[in-house]
Amino acid sequence: MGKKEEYIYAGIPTFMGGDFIEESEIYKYDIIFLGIPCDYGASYRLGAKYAPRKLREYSFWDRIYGQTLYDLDTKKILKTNKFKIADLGDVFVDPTHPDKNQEAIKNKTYAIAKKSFPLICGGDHSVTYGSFIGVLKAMNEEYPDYEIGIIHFDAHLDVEKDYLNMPNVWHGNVFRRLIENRYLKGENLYTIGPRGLVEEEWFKYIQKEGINLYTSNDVKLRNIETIMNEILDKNKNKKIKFYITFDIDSIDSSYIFGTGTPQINGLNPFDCDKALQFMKNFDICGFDIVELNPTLDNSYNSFIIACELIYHFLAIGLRR
Ligand SMILES: [Mn+2]
Repeated sequence: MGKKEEYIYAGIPTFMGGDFIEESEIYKYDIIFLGIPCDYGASYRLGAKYAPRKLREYSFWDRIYGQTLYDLDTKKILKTNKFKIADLGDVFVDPTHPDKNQEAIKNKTYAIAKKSFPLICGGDHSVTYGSFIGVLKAMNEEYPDYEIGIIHFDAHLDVEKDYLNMPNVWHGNVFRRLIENRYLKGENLYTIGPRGLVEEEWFKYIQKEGINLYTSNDVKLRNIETIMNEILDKNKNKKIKFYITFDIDSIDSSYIFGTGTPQINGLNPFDCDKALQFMKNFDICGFDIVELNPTLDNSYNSFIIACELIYHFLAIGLRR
């Protein structure tokens, strides 16, 4: 944004080098980055609260700015989006008051979605609860005749119940809570990437609510583009916008070390890259990436993968 060229490692790391702004300036930008540094909603290995700062650091690799690029696969010249990107900083998260934080998250994402596009970095997956509700509220006001669904990438279903002393919304129950509290219909939730063995009760919940499930093996056997086209087809007669929530543990544990609850046999970056580029065919109203944990990946390779996926989503997958 008219700033001087610097080496990747130099300068103050706002997201993709965008302007650091106050809430009153949101309307001037196409994409607003927001960090939500929390990890009290994670049940196992903590550290996701350090992710927003680390993602900013690694986001310097890529620029959008409407560049003309040559696509080596299609042999075509590609024009990327000319988005003006800003960084709104982080939600003030009080680690001892999860419910209060959900309110703060909701208010921030509402303010962003009213005038721009929210690009959110958690935090553990509990942040998606407040974040989605904020975006939903803004969309209900701006586009009252639209439904708002979620395209959800994850190793896990995230439809569990309460768990020990975890907060009311924790990273294992976020979609059950959204459905229970009537912010989301199961039929508008598309979950891509779960795998392995799960409790029967969770699977019954998925079936009862009509949640659309595409397992990691479905993606491998059927091809990600087939699946994305199927989702598109299911919604062709609907006025619907989608919020994307990307749990980094959807990707296989051999690629992503930097996450609290990794699982084998996951999606590969190729699948995710294709899926996020395919989003140009949908009406997308928000995006979050969650569960990155820099304390578990000293190479920060997980962040390089995450940033490249976000870059391709912004450059190719997001049409506004
Ligand atoms: Mn999750």
